[in-house]
Amino acid sequence: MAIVLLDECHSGVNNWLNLWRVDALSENIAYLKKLVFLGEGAVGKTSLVGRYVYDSFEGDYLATIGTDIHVKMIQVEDDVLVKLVIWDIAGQDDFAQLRKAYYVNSSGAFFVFDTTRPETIERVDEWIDALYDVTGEIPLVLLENKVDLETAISKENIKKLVHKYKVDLIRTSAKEDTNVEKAFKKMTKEILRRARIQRRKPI
Ligand SMILES: Nc1nc2c(ncn2[C@@H]2O[C@H](COP(=O)(O)OP(=O)(O)O)[C@@H](O)[C@H]2O)c(=O)[nH]1
Ligand SMILES: [Mg+2]
Repeated sequence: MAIVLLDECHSGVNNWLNLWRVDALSENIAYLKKLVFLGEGAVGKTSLVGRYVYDSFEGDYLATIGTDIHVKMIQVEDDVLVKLVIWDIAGQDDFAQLRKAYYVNSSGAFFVFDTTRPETIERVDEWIDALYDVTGEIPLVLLENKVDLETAISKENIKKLVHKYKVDLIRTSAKEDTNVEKAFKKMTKEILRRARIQRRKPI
């Protein structure tokens, strides 16, 4: 018999589910965790999600309208299953208002930038401040995407970012499937680690 642990922050319907014992996942403990993707338009957010969830890559650029939500189960430890609910939101300014609502209840976030376009790290502070305003400090991983192409951002600038936010940086290519799975694994492990620390804190 397994127990499904749901974040207290998910909907009221889920709260009462907390009390239920669920047989479906024999022996495994499952968590439900929401992840959000941050970053400017066309950096590869939708492609990274597509690569991870569906193992596919679409060469054409189709701007995300509003938000798309995807679900994937991930097993990061022998007996721990995590259901990731991945929110992919439009990066364009028109959607800035919507974004704050989209951060609510997130357990972790990826900030994606495009290694061929230095301007995609210019507003990183704005993105991260807006996120932390809503969520507080949550696990954050920087994804330097499109590493199959030639980089136009100096190593120094990237180092500064990593240092400033004390986060991991993973160099990805959604196109060539480089480090995509690794990024999600790392994020999920960090979320679980922090969740366990939180649970041990005295009330
Ligand atoms: N070469 C290359 N192109 C990519 C990669 N990831 C995304 N793209 C392309 O970049 C464009 C924007 O990607 P998309 O995922 O829609 O970006 P989003 O706006 O951040 O969601 C599309 O034409 C993708 O095919 C990558 O890793 N390498
Ligand atoms: Mg998109």
